[in-house]
Amino acid sequence: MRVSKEVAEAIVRRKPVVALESTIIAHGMPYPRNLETAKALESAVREEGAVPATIAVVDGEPVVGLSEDELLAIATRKDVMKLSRRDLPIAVGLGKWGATTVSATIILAAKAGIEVFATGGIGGVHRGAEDTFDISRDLPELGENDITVVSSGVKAILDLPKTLEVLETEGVTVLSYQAPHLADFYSQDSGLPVDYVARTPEEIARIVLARRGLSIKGAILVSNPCPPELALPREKIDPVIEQALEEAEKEGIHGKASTPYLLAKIVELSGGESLEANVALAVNNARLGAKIAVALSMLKEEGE
Ligand code: PSU
Ligand code: MN
Repeated sequence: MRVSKEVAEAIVRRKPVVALESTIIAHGMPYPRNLETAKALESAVREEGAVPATIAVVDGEPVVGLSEDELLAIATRKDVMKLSRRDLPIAVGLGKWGATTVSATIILAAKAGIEVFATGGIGGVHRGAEDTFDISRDLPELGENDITVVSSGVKAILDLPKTLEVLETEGVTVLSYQAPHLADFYSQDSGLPVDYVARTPEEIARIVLARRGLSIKGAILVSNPCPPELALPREKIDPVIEQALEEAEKEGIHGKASTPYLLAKIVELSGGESLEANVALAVNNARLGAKIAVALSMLKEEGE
């Protein structure tokens, strides 16, 4: 695994670092908006005083902290695999390019010693999972690794109540940031309960340190709603999601192709509005991730 010089130095000096995933870039958004978003995510992390570490597999090498050229390649190459835990050995063993999902990003970020990771929306239990068994590897990965993941709740294409049940089984602490309920990705409020509504990044950092102090393995998931200016009301986006799900069914899309297909279909059917919401929420999450990383660094310094 290659860790960029800037990221490695920050980790050694215990400076705040925020991991960013690459599937959202390679398979979650169209070019050129994906590349612009990748850069905007990194800038947002820097503006809040942390170092960004975008993660991917480059020519078979897991990289933590992509260079600008590598970011461009991930955003434009047609041969970039979508890597979940199970796919990582294939990409590394055979020298391929791969974008890491939440699950693979968690694995590599945790190995590098990064404590905070920001994404758009995590994967979860798909609608109809009682028949398809389609449950994202993101959920057990959250159960197994000590990391704090900031996301706009759970992607709205999923079954949110079932996803919350699996998160509970996995022992993941689910917090929301300054919002009463779990976020539902493009819109702001799923109406579903979280374990605690956090008022400040420092509160979140205290909970992270307490969990570690108790030696409870597994993640803390921080739900951060889409910024109100670009959030799409449920009445507007729900029918679009329904239609996208119907078209996926008709086309026989399933397995790992499902999420990228649905996100792209929703962009098309919403006339691009869902893409703007997705960009805005991801950047907002990167910003909050950095604030939490900064708060964690400060608390740890105080504790020394
Ligand atoms: N958030 C986004 N867009 C995305 C994803 C998250 O705003 O494309 C990606 C993440 O990489 C997540 C993946 O892990 O979607 C889920 O894929 P699946 O449902 O196949 O596990
Ligand atoms: Mn799946």
